[in-house]
Amino acid sequence: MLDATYYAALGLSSIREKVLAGERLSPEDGLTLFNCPDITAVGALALHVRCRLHGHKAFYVVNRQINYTNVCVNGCTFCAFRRDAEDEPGAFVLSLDDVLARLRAADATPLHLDELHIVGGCHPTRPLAWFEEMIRAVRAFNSNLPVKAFTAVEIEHFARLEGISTLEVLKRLQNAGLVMMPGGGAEIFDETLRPQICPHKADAKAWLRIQGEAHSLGIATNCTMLFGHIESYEHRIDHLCRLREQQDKSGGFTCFIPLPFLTEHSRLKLPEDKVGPQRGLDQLRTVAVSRLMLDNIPHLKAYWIMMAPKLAPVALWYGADDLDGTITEERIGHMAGAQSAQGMTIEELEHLIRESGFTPVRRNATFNTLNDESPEARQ
Ligand code: V47
Repeated sequence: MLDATYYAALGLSSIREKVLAGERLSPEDGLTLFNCPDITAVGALALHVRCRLHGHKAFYVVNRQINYTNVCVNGCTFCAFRRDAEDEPGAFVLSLDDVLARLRAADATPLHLDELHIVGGCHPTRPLAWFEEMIRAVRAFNSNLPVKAFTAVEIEHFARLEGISTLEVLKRLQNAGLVMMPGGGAEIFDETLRPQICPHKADAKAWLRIQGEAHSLGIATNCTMLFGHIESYEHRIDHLCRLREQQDKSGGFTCFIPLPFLTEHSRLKLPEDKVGPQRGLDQLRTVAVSRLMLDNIPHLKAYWIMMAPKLAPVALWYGADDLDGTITEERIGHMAGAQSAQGMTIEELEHLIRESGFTPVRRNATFNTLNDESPEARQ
């Protein structure tokens, strides 16, 4: 599969050698991979790394997403989810009872949740105490259910509203029962692009600093990259390298999620040549290059909501090892025009994974495995 002559003809000899030796790729290597016309050659290298880490396992999680509000002070130009004020059409704000009702409904099914994923817009007035109470209420309902909640952007917003440090916010939320943070809000780190897509959001430095603080407290986090909008390959490589550097320092990233930009209801409009069917190839290539560059982050998620259920399992052959989960209700991608369903059953996810040639492994929020029947686990 990794024939030396073929890789030499593509000008990828030294990259192939580094990958086989488990050596770190340089930013220039990353750019070469983005520009290589043969994406199967890039994909085969990423598959090699993915199999070295996880064999042919593909992970999924039985989870429930809850978005507590879409009212947000940040005004990001790409975001179709957010509303500026509570009285705007399409705005919503959930009460604590609403959150618990959703949790009870999910728990009433035979799913037995292994992750509760809670995020929302940066609401102008809701106090930190409300979020502490919410986590405590969830923990009182089911103390075994890992709560993965709040992006670094929300953490910075809470700190600003309360007039305390982000570290203090993290400590209070951890005290209430927070075990993990999702990877949203990273978008693209470049300082010249951020003002165009998310001018008021926590900047790259703050986003990365908060990850380091969470990791220092033992809160594991995920990380993301929003791609396929106004950024170039150079910006993507810069983003991946900054994540890799942070991971070298603080070590708590569990999973990277490349998020393909969904344009349909977004105010950020792209030129025709950027929104065509070639975007599927770009998504697979980005998964593969990310797997190869992020040598210190164990997992890579092909998020089926954003990549769609047709492409996400293909990404398992391009370096991804996780599809996310049952979800039940998703608003951020769907308000931006995602055509995928709101949720999948365990049977559907396992079928998708098996039909794609992988062994399904159920995991919880922190990637502890729950039913590992893969040949590797039986050895
Ligand atoms: O931060 C917003 C992105 C993110 C659009 O950590 C968009 O396990 C595409 O981070 N097109 C939220 N993307 C989702 C997210 C996530 C999802 C699943 C699992 C995990 C995890 C994290 O969605 C936002 C933003 O980067 N987003 N609008 C859009 N139009």
